[in-house]
Amino acid sequence: MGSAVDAKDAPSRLLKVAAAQVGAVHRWSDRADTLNRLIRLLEEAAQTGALLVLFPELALTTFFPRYFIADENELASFFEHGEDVTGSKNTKKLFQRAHELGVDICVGYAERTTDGHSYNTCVYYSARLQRVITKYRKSHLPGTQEPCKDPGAINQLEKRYFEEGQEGFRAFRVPGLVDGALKKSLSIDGDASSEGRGDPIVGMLICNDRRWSEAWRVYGLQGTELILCGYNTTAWAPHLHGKHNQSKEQSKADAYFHHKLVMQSNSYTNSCFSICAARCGLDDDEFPLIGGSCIIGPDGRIIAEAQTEDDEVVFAEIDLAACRPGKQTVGDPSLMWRDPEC
Ligand code: CDV
Repeated sequence: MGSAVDAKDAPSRLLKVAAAQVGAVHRWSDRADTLNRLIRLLEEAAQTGALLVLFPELALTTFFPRYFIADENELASFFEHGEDVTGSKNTKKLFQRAHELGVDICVGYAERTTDGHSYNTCVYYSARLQRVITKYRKSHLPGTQEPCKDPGAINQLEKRYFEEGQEGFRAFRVPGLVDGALKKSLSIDGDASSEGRGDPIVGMLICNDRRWSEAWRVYGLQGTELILCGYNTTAWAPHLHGKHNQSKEQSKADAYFHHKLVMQSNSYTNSCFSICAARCGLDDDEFPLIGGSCIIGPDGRIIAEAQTEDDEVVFAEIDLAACRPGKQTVGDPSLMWRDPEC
């Protein structure tokens, strides 16, 4: 299959985006206070002109899977319940503000369905459409089902509290972000001349998913131009990593290194932009999480990066046209283009 548009002639498709990095959230933090912090970050991002803001994995609470929580009521308090996450008292103000500001958001939370299933989930909310366009449930759950026998261990009990998402990696188009984007109704389907000229093609990952290349590749094969990935990455968990002799400094340096390694290399090999947003800092004044929120280009280079391990907005203007050479001329176009559903 040939392409009517040379990669070098692909029209600019500019988009202002931001990662909203969130610093320490404690087990005792008030949910309303945490939500207000997210809203402040959203407002700051909107002031820079961002039309899309990514929040971290489990952005609304502390990273509770580090604890063995026997009390069902306490455990339930970390979850959003039911189908409509935008209507919960713990979240409503954030989605309302996103609508008022005209800014799309992707935000992670713990989901408990009406029939009692639990997932580590994120949603993409379109401010223009005033609704969630799509939901993603984390596929690669790290850690263990049972807590470590060592009472001093830092646990990672995601396999205890969540089920694996079974929906796979479904790319989606986002309307209203890029001026002049061609629409499906303008015969984008099967028309090579429309490649790289439609609404942005987006995919979502959650934390540990970013370490597994098949997740990226499935998105890459759907023509994904922008990956969104929120995370909570511990800087120190010797039992999890099996590195009991490592210093805290070395452990943290490794965590940063591997985080950037996978984000940069997979952005490059799929010729897509990526945004990643950390929950970071010293949760409960005790448990360190790395920062490193950043925006990466399709050449694998970091465009913008957090400077702190606290609440911070990382902003960039990106041009989705920069994805075309890697997808079209370096990559194999017959494999690389699939037009996902809107
Ligand atoms: N929340 C996570 O998925 N954390 C993992 C850690 C446990 C390795 C991560 O990939 O950062």
